[in-house]
Amino acid sequence: MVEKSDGDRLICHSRGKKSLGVVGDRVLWQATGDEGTIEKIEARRNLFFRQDDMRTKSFASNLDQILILIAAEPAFSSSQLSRALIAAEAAGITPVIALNKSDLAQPFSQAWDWLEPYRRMNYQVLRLTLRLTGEAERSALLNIFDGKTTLVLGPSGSGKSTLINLLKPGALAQTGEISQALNSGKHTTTRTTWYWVDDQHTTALIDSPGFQEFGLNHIEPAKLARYMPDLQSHASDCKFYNCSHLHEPGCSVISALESSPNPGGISINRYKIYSELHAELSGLSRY
Ligand SMILES: Nc1nc2c(ncn2[C@@H]2O[C@H](COP(=O)(O)OP(=O)(O)O)[C@@H](O)[C@H]2O)c(=O)[nH]1
Ligand SMILES: [Mg+2]
Ligand SMILES: [Zn+2]
Repeated sequence: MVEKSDGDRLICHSRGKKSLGVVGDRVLWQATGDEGTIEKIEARRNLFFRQDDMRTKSFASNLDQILILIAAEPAFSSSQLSRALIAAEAAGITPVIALNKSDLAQPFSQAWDWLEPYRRMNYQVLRLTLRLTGEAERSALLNIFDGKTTLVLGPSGSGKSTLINLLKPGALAQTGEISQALNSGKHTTTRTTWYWVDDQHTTALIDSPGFQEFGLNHIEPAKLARYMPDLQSHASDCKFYNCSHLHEPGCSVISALESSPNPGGISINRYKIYSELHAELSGLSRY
């Protein structure tokens, strides 16, 4: 789907067999009857993608920020969260984390505590109650997105469609209830869609389908730590310049691990995510 400068959208086809376009691309196209043909995709400022095995799954391009929307329920995986953050860092795109459903007091406070290491590494972490958002909170939220293109990413059920409906009333993003009421049997977004939030078309949200896996096979294990700000802030003090932070003597990352004498250190959970991911990425054959 290509949007023209007058705001109308039309179906366009790629020249080749494979569709190479991604949501967010700027393209040159040519009309062919009611539809169109994509002639050229302009150079991208950035591209956010994951890589599972040999498959590259592109989410969107030319982004200003990525909102990682998680919720008190369903419980989120800190490994998935970290993977999305690493992919954002590797693509050079600013991530913002939001924890939704603060009305679910007990699971929310537990999840909020889980996010403590992420707040400590200076990620912006918002608390949201999207279902009960009043006008004041709504305009505070709008401020975060103002003038930007934001990809909304998160597991199924976290509130992505609710957010889009809130900021763009009448947008077609269907919430769980609506699709259940319609009994369509389709409870989740299955494609990536671009929504203009404002009439001037300066603020955009991109709704993406929830994901099960989030492969980072495009990242070299030796570069992994630089995409994890909590580890990276210690890595330059390691004795060896090519320290893997797994077993070397004089490793400042290992000495900075959280412990009773070092309560504000690198969280054990984050270090575990690092070492598991490092092993996973090291086990791949690279060509
Ligand atoms: N309790 C609670 N439920 C919410 C809140 N925001 C959204 N939900 C509900 O969570 C469910 C999933 O929301 P939806 O927007 O469809 O999630 P999506 O799969 O990420 O698009 C729906 O039943 C929403 O009504 C909230 O702040 N509190
Ligand atoms: Mg949805
Ligand atoms: Zn080290």
